[in-house]
Amino acid sequence: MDKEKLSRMSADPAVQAMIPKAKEEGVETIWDRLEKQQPTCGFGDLGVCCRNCMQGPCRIDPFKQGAQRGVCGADADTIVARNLIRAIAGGTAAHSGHAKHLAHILYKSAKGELKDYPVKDVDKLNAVASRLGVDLEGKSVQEIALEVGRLALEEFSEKDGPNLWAATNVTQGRVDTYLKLGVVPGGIDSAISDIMHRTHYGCDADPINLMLAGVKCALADFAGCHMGTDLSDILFGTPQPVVSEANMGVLKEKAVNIALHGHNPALSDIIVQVSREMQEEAKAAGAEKGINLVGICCTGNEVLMRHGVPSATHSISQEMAVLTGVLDAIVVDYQCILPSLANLQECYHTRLITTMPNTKISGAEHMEISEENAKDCAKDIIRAGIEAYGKRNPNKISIPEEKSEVVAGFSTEAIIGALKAVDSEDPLKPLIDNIVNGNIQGVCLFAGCNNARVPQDFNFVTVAKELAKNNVLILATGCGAGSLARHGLMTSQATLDYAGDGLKAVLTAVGEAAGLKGPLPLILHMGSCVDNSRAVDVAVAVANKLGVDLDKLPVVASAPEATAEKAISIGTWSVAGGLPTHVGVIPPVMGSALVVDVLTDKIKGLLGGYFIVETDPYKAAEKLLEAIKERRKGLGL
Ligand code: BF8
Ligand code: SF4
Repeated sequence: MDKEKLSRMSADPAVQAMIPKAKEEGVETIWDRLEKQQPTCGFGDLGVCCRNCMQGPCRIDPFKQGAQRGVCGADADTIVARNLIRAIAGGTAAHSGHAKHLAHILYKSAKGELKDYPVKDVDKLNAVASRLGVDLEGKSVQEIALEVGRLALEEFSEKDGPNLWAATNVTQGRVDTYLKLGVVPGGIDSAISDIMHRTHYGCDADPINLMLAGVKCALADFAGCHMGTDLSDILFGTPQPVVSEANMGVLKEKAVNIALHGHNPALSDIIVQVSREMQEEAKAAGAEKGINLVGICCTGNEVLMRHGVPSATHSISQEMAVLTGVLDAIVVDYQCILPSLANLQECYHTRLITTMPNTKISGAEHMEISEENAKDCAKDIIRAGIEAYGKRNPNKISIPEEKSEVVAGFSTEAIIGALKAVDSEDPLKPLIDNIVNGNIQGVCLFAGCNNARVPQDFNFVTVAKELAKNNVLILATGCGAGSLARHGLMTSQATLDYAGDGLKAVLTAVGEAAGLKGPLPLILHMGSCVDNSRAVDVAVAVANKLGVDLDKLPVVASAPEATAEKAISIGTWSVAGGLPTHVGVIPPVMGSALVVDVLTDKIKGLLGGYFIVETDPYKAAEKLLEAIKERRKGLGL
């Protein structure tokens, strides 16, 4: 296969090495299926197709020659806005479903029903409880956990006041703005069902009103993400810096390789715990290196952040990990799992194991986790991987060599901890001083997925390098973090190679003070997609210290290869948080000039943040730098 074609699919050399193998072995990949989908439907691309009732589907002619209204009379603006906010509701349901799952676990564990889920981080539990207004005086860990679990569960259904997780994790200025616009969410599930209601046949036909409901639901998504992070930290520990590796070179020929894929640490963390006791079992089955757990997607990020489990790959290249011929099992929970993984089992020995009642895949084997016996379930799952080890086809084995070192584990607490090494009394001071003196021009949070329509990783790496050169401090989460890790940008060496002088000086000073014997990595890995909430915590702390609102800070966000509905929800709450937010793929909204105008311009007057849609990564970097400059000017810097 010619090199140029390969580089249009992925910029990751390990993936480039696997694609021709797929061709040779007659295996269909995500890129083959993308090709078969061409040309995509123009109506769908523009967001002007409505299927919300059985008189449709209705389509609006973007060239204004044909129909301008659906059968019911809905116009392009209404249809585009309705489709957009249904995507936000989808993303919110996924993120908050993950949080709700953890809330149940914490609650049941505090009641003494789940022996395998003790509270691991009492400090975090106390911090979260205090933030929620729980009186800690004289209460045991179990009592506090019970109260936090109960409060978390109460945040889902209809409630009178504002959602606690949304309202207590932003600045007062944000809360005031949200109150003025009527977008403070109450119950998370209520915000989702309100969207399903108002987008039903014959309801809301005011595009602005629809979009405001979208903002409200996105803020419910923020609440769900933040709750997901908080409860994971309480149950499994708050991440601290950890050194590991990323890319398919982490797979080992002489080990039982088991990939943990999906999003929720509820199962994967337990698998990590019990795998330590099962090394001998794997060796007895002939795997002289024992069990080698690796991560894929955000579950991978969760176990990387807390245990240093290496990441094999992310997002659109998940099939490639199977093509190595040495992946013995893929254990999935939910979200972002390609159903095509099941088809690969026809050609490879890899067992695809689903574990959650809401995510079964035809062709996969289902081993549902019972939280009452989580460790036993985890052992059975690992045993399935050990069994598969003996069934490898030696002719199909080919592991790409590529792997990069990655320093991960930068929770808010870890970042503050590192800054404390510079100023123990006032840890935010060194960060703020360096923003003021211009060593750090601004901060960018990279988030979101890879997208098969974009050469994998190219946008992430290009925008990140451009920003780093211009002294922008970079944080990353989700598959974006995975992408930047696989390309070696989460190392001290990357700081030396790519950071502008000011940024290099700061990362070096903090890294050395924190005892790292070198600079902090060029890009700080903050975790999975729900952990975008960690980045908000840092920004809120800085804003509060400066006495300004979030929409005044030189902080921007970028999802240069966004795919999932979850990315749309996060992008929307990032904008609602006041951040200029770049998207590197064209979202399906272009069929409404009004919706586009609101998202990229008018919304700025309401919330301070706005979307920057730019598919060229070099231009995107320029636009993000421009936005940072504008913010600095606003602060008189
Ligand atoms: O929640 S970045 S492809 S794995 S949606 Fe999915 Fe996108 Fe990856 Fe993480 Ni986030
Ligand atoms: Fe068509 Fe209206 Fe039905 Fe949508 S809701 S499919 S626009 S008739």
